[in-house]
Formats: sequence, structure tokens, C-alpha cells
Amino acid sequence: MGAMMKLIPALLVLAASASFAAGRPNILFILVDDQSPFDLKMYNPKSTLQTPNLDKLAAQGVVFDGAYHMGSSSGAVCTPSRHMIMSGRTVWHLPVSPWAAKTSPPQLEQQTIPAVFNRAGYATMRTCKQGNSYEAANKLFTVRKDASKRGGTDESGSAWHAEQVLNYFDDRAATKDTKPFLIYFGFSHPHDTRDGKPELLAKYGATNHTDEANVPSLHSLQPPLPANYLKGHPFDNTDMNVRDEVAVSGVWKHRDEASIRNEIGRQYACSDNIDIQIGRVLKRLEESGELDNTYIIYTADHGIAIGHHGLMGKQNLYQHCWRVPFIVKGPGIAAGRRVEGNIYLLDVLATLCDLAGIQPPQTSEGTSFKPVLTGEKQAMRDVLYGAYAGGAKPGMRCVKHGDWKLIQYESADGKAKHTQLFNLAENPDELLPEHGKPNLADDPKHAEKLAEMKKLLLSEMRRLDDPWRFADQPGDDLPVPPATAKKAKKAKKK
Ligand SMILES: [Ca+2]
Repeated sequence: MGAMMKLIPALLVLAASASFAAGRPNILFILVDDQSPFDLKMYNPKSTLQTPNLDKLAAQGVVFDGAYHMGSSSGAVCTPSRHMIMSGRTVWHLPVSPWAAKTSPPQLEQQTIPAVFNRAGYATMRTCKQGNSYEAANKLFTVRKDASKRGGTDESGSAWHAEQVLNYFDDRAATKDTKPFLIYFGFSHPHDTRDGKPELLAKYGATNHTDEANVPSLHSLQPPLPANYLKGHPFDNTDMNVRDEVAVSGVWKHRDEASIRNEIGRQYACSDNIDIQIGRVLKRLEESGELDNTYIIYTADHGIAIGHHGLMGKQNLYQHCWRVPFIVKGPGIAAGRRVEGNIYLLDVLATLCDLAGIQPPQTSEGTSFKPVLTGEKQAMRDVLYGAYAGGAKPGMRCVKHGDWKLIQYESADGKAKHTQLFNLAENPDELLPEHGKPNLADDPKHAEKLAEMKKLLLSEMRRLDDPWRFADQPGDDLPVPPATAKKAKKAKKK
């Protein structure tokens, strides 16, 4: 009996490693457009958004508290984020970055998720929105069903993307395709315009508000205001007039309680529908018998403000925008785990390769976080860096180390200049002096910590080839960066 008891854990470990080593698992990568982790109850107990399918996925897998996108050189934050996911390149080494000709290898698309998995013998399929993405990579998926679907009906909304995946499963069954699959299951929502389905809007007390001259009505079912809500952002953050801050249909420049709560209600209606659609696809996967051999990853390209800190868009580096939701379930991953992780979206390619037993391309700069999935590690790195340079330059930068986070803002003309220091353990909502919470950067007691974090930020900026420096940093003899690549510049700020 005693020996048997001792054997059981060893057998479990063997079984777990055997399923990891089984090889050629399927991959279902689910990407939503513009979702803050704080929209989800698993990250924010006060959220009223219902996501039973994601909750189930989380209970069966691992939830990451520290998953981040690395930033953006343009207002179209989606575009670099999706390039980083596809290629595993860091933010200043993308084909859409300044100095791309020097820092991004030629034909990088041949080293992206679809190209790598096609070569490895996978069947690759993609459905997602059109535009603000990585077109050269997107078109390499063997099956591609892209369209922007942000309407309030099944045909014009999120159900359409699920249909494409379900149709693909039908085709696989009909042709008896036995190749492992990699499906990039993207949605166009909850990105604005947040036209929810009527029954889901009603659930969250929201309307598809279209009248810029007036504000919607308050409703008891509308989600509450976020804890860090403000009627306006208290200082110039270097990009206060970007499209998302002034022109999002349903809110525009309004920041009153009803406009914000209604818009969060619309966001939740869209995210609720996404959850329903994910449920349909997972059910089919289970019926086909392929669920247990499939890694399922759920995440967003970046977060979104919608009233947090008086902001609407994703063009800032507060946690609601820099952080992303991240859930993984699959063979060999113990159920119900919660980890810090400290991963970037650009680690996805290296990780998928690791899980599938494929050599990652040399161009990938990401790190496989499989050790976090297996439970060997709690986190992949200590220091995290974020950048936003879509408005005035250098723009915004942040660095996080443990509970401490520094955000620095600066415009070259000197109009914007601000430094924030947060301890996220005691101030997780990043409350500001306007909320009654002092800025630790102004507190002499934290001068040493501030200096330490500034030093870390500079070292990350150097390590990652950030093409700009702040006035209080060494210039490092950097030339003035060229304008962001034409492709990103022309793209709508979505
Ligand atoms: Ca997006």
C-alpha cells in the first residue's frame, strides 16, 4: 500500500510528460479585439460580464495574471500587436516599426505562425477581422476566412467567425483530413463599433447609442463605473486626440456616467456573444473527439480603457490596456492553476512551436512559456517593458518589476511631461491624485525606488532598440527615427 501510494505521483508525472511528448497536438488560438482583462470576472470579481465558457476553460487550464503586449509605434495598436503574435519579434523589430529596414529581417512573413506550421505539416486555418493586422502573414494560412464583423446579428457579428471554424471542421471530416490543425480563431469584437445583439444588450442594460448630441439613459443593469473612472484624463498623455479618445461611436468625447456605463454594457454584450461562440466551437471539438489533444489559448491583442482613468481607447500604458487576458488549456496542463507568468504576446510563436515539437524560427525573439504551463516555473521574466509612441514622441514608456511600475510621458515640444510611480500590490487600480491617491513619483520617500525604476526603463529601452530617449536619459547618440512605416501610418487607427 505504502509503496503504491509512492508510485502514484510518479505515475502521474509520467502520464503528464507522456501527453506533453505525444507530439502533434492541435492548436486553437483564440484572439479577441480590444478586451481588458478587467472586463472578465476571473480578473475582476466586480465585473458583471458573464462568460461561462471562458470560466470553464479557465477552470480546466491555467490563467495568467501577467500577460502583456509590448506596445505600439502607432495609434493602431492592433497592428504591431498582431505582428508580434505572428512573428515573435519585439516591438521595435517589426516590419511596421521605425527603422524597419534595419531591424526587421526580409521576408519575415515566411517565419510567422502560418508559414512555420505549414512547413511542419499542420493544416492551418484562420478567421479574423480584416485590416490593422499582418497581411503578408495572414494570407499564408491554407484556409482563410477573414471579414470584419461588428454588427448586432449572427451574420454580421461574432457568430460568423464561429461559423467559419465550424464549417472548417465539417470540411476536415468530409475530406478525412488527419493532419493536426492550427486554427487562428479571431473575432472582430468587442472592438467598436460595439453593436451587440438585442437580447445581450438588454442583459447589460445597454443600447446601441448613435446620437452624438445626446447621451444614453442610465439603466440599473448597466455595469458599474470602474474604480479608477474619471471624467477626463488629468494630464496630456502625448496622444489625447487620437481617434479612440474622441471619435468612438456611442461615446465620442462624452465621459459622463451614462455614456461610459452604456458603452461598457455594449462591450459586455459583445464579449458575452464571443463567449457563446467559443462555446459552440469547443462543443464541436469535444464531439469530434479532438478536444483532449488540442491546446486552446484565449487572449486579446491588447486591452481597452472605456472610462478607466477618463480614457476611452487603448493608446496608453495603464494595466487595463497594456495587460491582456490569457488562458491556456491543453494536454499535460494541470487544471485550475493561476500563474503570474510575466509573458508577452510575442512569446506565443515560440511556445506553440515548443508545444508542437517544432523548432522555432531564428527570427523569433520570444521565449517559450511552456515551463509555466507545466508548472516548472511561475514566471518567465522579472522585468516587463511597454511602449506607446503613436502620438507625440517619445510618447509613453513603462517598466514593471515585481509590484512596482513606472510610467513616463513626454512630448518633444515639452507640452507633455509626466512621471507616475505605482505599487500595484497596494494600488492595483492605479488610482491617481484625482482619485485621492498620491503619486509615489512625487514622494521623496520613494526617490530611491523611482531612480531604480528609471534605470531599469533605460536598460530595457537600450536592450530592445527603442529608437527614442526621454530628456532625462542619455541621448545615446540616436538619430531621429523615420516616420513609422507607411503601411501602419495609412492604416485607420483601429
Ligand atoms: Ca485591437
